[in-house]
Amino acid sequence: MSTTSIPSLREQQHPLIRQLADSIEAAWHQYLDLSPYHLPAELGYVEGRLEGEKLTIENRCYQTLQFRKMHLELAKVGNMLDILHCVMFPRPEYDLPMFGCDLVGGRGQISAAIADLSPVSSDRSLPQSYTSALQAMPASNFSQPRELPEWGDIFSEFCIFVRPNSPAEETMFLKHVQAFLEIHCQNAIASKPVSPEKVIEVIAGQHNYCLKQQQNDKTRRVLEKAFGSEWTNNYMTTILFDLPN
Ligand code: BLA
Repeated sequence: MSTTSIPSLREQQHPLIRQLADSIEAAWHQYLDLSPYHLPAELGYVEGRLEGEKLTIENRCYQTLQFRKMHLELAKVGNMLDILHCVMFPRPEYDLPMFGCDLVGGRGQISAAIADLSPVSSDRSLPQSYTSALQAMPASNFSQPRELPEWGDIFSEFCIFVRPNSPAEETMFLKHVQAFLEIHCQNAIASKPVSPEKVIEVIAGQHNYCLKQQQNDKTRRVLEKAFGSEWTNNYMTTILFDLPN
């Protein structure tokens, strides 16, 4: 497996972001047979300026038999903002949910920690094997749950969206995401291609997921301030949430 860049940003990130990035990559390497996924060269590592601070973006991308794109992004705005963004896009030939995770923090505190396995079927249900595995997980109780924005109807009943307010809650979030990844990777490698009719339904579900995520004004605003609206629109629709064909 080729590693094109030294993970230089990772060492400078909030510890939870660093740990989560390491554990996402560890799960990918442990369960999946990874091939490189080549982003346009100019978008693998990006630097801009936001309110006088340097905005740095570092991307890692892989693909596998079941996933057309597995994207892990770390971003940092000076000492103000640390971000982890991760999405696993299944190939539409497999009826698999979207794994998504976003961590946003600054000045030592994570303000938003969200992770989900989001359904793509037209009735918005997860495959039965996922539902039973997720229901069997021990409950995680966080003291500061957060409310989803309007476009957040894409997320499942198992979505966690919190502001972790202690090291214990940070660890609980980390463990919860590790369990999501384990369930997801194990189900993915056991899954079989579906019928052409189902493929069409999965594509529609993935489209809806990406279009809703593109409505996240908080992400858009950070990127726009540093890179302008044209660059941001291109980045959000081709790198962060590109539609499947
Ligand atoms: C929230 N995302 C945010 C916030 C910022 C970003 C600044 C607000 C934090 C807060 O309210 O405390 C910024 N996120 C970014 C940037 C990138 C990024 C610049 O990923 C660049 C790569 N977002 C995702 C994914 C999910 C997601 C995969 O990228 C979920 C699976 C969710 N982020 C998400 C949600 C919010 C958020 C639901 C809260 C939005 C709101 O409250 O309106």
